[in-house]
Amino acid sequence: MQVTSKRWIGSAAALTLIQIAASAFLRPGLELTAVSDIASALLLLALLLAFIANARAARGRLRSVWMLLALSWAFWLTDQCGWIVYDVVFRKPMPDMFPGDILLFLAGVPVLAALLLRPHVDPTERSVRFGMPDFLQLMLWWIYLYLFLVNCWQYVWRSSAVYNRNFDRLYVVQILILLTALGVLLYQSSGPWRRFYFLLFAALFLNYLSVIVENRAIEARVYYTGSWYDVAFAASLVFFLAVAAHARELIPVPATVKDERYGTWLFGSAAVAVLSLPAMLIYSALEGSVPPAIVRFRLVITSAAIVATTALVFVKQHRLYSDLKRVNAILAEASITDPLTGIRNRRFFSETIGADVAATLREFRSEADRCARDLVFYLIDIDNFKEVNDQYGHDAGDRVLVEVARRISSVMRASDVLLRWGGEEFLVISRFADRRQANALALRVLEAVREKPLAVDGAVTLTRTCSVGWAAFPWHEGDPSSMGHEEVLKLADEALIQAKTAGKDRAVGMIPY
Ligand code: GH3
Ligand code: MG
Ligand code: MG
Repeated sequence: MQVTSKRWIGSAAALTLIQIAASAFLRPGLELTAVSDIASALLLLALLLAFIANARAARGRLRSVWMLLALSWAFWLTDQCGWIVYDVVFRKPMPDMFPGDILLFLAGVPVLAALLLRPHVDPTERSVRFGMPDFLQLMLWWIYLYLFLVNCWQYVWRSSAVYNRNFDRLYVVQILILLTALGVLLYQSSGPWRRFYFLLFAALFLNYLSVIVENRAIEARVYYTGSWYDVAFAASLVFFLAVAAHARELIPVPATVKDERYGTWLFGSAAVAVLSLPAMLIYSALEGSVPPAIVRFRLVITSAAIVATTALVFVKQHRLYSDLKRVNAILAEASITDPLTGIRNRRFFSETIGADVAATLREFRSEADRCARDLVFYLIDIDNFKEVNDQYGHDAGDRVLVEVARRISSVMRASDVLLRWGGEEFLVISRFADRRQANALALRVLEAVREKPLAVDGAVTLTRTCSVGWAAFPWHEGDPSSMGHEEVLKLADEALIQAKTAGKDRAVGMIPY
């Protein structure tokens, strides 16, 4: 434990001791009330500062978790200040349906949000982006429930009986949800995270226990500010401080669970929350036993909640759509690319050759520039490539393939396309070419592959040659449609075989006589 943490806990314990001493030695009255209220407020302030300090030291989602928990203490502290104002400044009993009650409810909301963030899980960037609207929907819905069930009886149609009943019920439900959520996190995590969740569970449990006991005491009219019930509450706050100090060790611990499907369960719960709203709308309209003012209020806030959650659905839809577009573009590019060499593959050929052939035939029909209108196919095969694999291994062979592809593309024009035709065989499609000069590119390719040694492994190099067979489409310049591009490709393949049988490291071209 760090020195600063010790100091925090030390001062918190001192405040608690003051409170104990006050409870033991002072009679109920203004003095005791003031000491107890102010000691509680200072404790809450210490908690707020300790949690902010943790947030400042943490990164990423863990930082958000600490900030949310700190926000919860800010609500508690504000509520406590309200008590001080009534108890010490006004010296009046707390009014029924105290406006500050909402702060006690709101104090639970950031805790719920912090648990939904599940800091022990390492989600993907995408699941966070898609999870955020769901997360906001759930939070909105929870606050909406408070307005629907509790708040309206406080401001729209005052009924202290219904207000207190609904407040207590929702408060207990919130506690149960928080404890259940912590239980689930405890179950799913391990190591320091599990210890953290366990301590948080214990602290929350003790805290709520002290609140419930205090409420019972208030109902039984045995409570007064500064009584032993307040000491129990203060003790639970010291426990929280100890958790904050202990959890500092978590800050350098990375999330332990990888979760690709981070958003799935969040999405499910948010969907249920959104779907509940139309049901709430119908319920509000048909519920006959509540005053019309409450009915109107409920209809308005439910409609507003529908608008707000639907807006979040749109946000999510938009995010999903743009992500789909982005992923589709990546997949489309991948489907026409050879993963090893990064050049185009055979699928690209079958997708584009139709357009190339049509453009070439159009050129021939238009009788425009007679020189540069051919489509020339060059099939390039590395000579004795098997030896590379046999002598240096498959990885070395792969590196040679990548380098040969790079060298071929370095001698092509921008309008030519290089594709991996098969194993160690490449195809160059040269557009707007002139068959009378076609052999020049073939010679450039031979030269580029042969000229310098190829790096194989570290300092090891080897030299390799290749053979080229080429043919131009259309086969008959006078009758362009007489032969399809498939046959011309076959002729290029035959030319390649001729180049191999004639001794390799040479180019053979096919043109009709
Ligand atoms: P030739 O001069 O007659 O073309 O002889 P060759 O050894 O190059 O010819 P062959 O076509 O018989 O062998 C090609 C070899 O290329 C066989 C195969 O193991 C290898 N090969 C095919 N694809 C790959 C690949 O992606 N990586 C590696 N490393 N080798 C490959
Ligand atoms: Mg070969
Ligand atoms: Mg081959």
